[in-house]
Amino acid sequence: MGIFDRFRDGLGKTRKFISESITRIAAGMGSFDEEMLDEFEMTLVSADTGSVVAMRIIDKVRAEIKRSGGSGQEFVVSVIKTEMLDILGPARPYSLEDNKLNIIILAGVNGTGKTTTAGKMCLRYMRSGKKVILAAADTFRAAAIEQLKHWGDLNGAQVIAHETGSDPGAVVYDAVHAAINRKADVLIIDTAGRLHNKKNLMEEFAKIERITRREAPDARIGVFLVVDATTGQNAVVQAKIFNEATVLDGVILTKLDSNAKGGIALAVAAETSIPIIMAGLGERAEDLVDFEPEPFVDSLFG
Ligand SMILES: Nc1nc2c(ncn2[C@@H]2O[C@H](COP(=O)(O)OP(=O)(O)OP(=O)(O)O)[C@@H](O)[C@H]2O)c(=O)[nH]1
Ligand SMILES: [Mg+2]
Repeated sequence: MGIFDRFRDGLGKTRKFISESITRIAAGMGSFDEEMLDEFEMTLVSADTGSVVAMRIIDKVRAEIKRSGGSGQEFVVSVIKTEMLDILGPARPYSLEDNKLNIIILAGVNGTGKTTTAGKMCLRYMRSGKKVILAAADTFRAAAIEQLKHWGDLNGAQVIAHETGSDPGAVVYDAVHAAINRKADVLIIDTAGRLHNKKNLMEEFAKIERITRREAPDARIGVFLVVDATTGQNAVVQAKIFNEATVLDGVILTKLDSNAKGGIALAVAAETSIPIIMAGLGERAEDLVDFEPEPFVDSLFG
């Protein structure tokens, strides 16, 4: 399946919501007036674009209607799409560097999809012929280690894990050296999202990153924040908080398939300068795609 179809399938709920709204709003005479624009602004806010983005889009539509005189549904949709693409900017896919250890550290609060994403990434890179090692640096919960081992078994990848409650820094130390010794192409580090409190979480994350950088000075290290698209504007807040604690190389937006809230991608893009690199469009190992603005925007409309 091509990237457009993946987005189309995954974003079905958001599309249904947005398209039905446009059709209903324009049903009367097929052209947009001020009242309809207000209503569509509400639709965008309901799809989680945030009010700033919704207002920016509608202001653009208003200006274009005034400038060109066009106000038909097709015209309005095309103005909206163009503005959305402008907000999202160009595609910024993450690709591995050859002949080098690529280390990916996954950060994020609990339940966003870090462990699942680690498993999905593992499959993606193994399928492209890379040697991948997973590191279970979430030692807080026993289930977390088992969950990562499960993904490792499924893909046939080695998982470096210690006992529950052990020092995540030690796991990372071992994993980095295993990756170097075994000449792995990719090391994916899964971290904890649930600790005693937020301060602990940030401190532990900083320690994991510090040890990784110290032990693998020649590796290319990417720090990615995994955010759950269904948590609404919290996703933006999390991106801002983590980006203060570390330098994020990208955001991975998960669960875009889950409800009609795909607009959060626009809010993240507009309110942080962190590139959205990948999207989670389901729970299966194959459901991780590069985030590509054009198919994303196209799939929001019918
Ligand atoms: N629908 C859907 N579900 C997803 C996606 N990604 C993850 N999930 C589900 O979200 C739930 C939480 O995923 P985990 O990978 O365990 O999240 P986590 O960030 O590791 O959570 P903690 O380890 O508790 O911090 C699981 O039930 C996953 O199957 C996605 O893209 N779409
Ligand atoms: Mg986890």
